[in-house]
Amino acid sequence: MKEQTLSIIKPDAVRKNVTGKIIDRFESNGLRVAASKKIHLSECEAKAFYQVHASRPFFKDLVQFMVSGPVVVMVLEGENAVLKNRDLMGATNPKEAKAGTIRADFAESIDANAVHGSDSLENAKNEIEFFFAKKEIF
Ligand code: IDP
Ligand code: MG
Repeated sequence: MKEQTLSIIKPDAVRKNVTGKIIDRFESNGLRVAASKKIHLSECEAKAFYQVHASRPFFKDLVQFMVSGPVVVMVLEGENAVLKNRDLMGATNPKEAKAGTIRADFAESIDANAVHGSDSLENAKNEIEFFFAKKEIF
């Protein structure tokens, strides 16, 4: 089924100047960039976006990391986009990520792990709405 999912290229990957290399992984594997923008999240926005993790011990570090520099937020579209994006990303901890995945190739640590991707179709809808108006998605 054709789906849309939210992808974020996190501040570490933007700092390393590998946004193009990461987007190529998506485009070379059947996903299309339907919307894209570079933004610098406020602390308030980062907290709201990661609200599900608010009670986790790593929440404060996660928010500080996400506001440490600009990010590229994208809507990716394609067949099974949610799962496909998660497969291309690799495991949360880059040390456990399979060879050839984005996190294995571009991430340094579980904190600075290069990309975010929605983990379900329902979350994808909410996360896309968080960043994009309907008229910004093509
Ligand atoms: P995901 O990004 O693979 O979906 P989540 O469990 O949703 O992983 O966690 C969100 C983000 O929080 C991760 O990408 C990572 O940056 C950070 N994170 C998750 N677990 C830990 C941890 O145990 N220590 C530090 N940071 C973590
Ligand atoms: Mg997640």
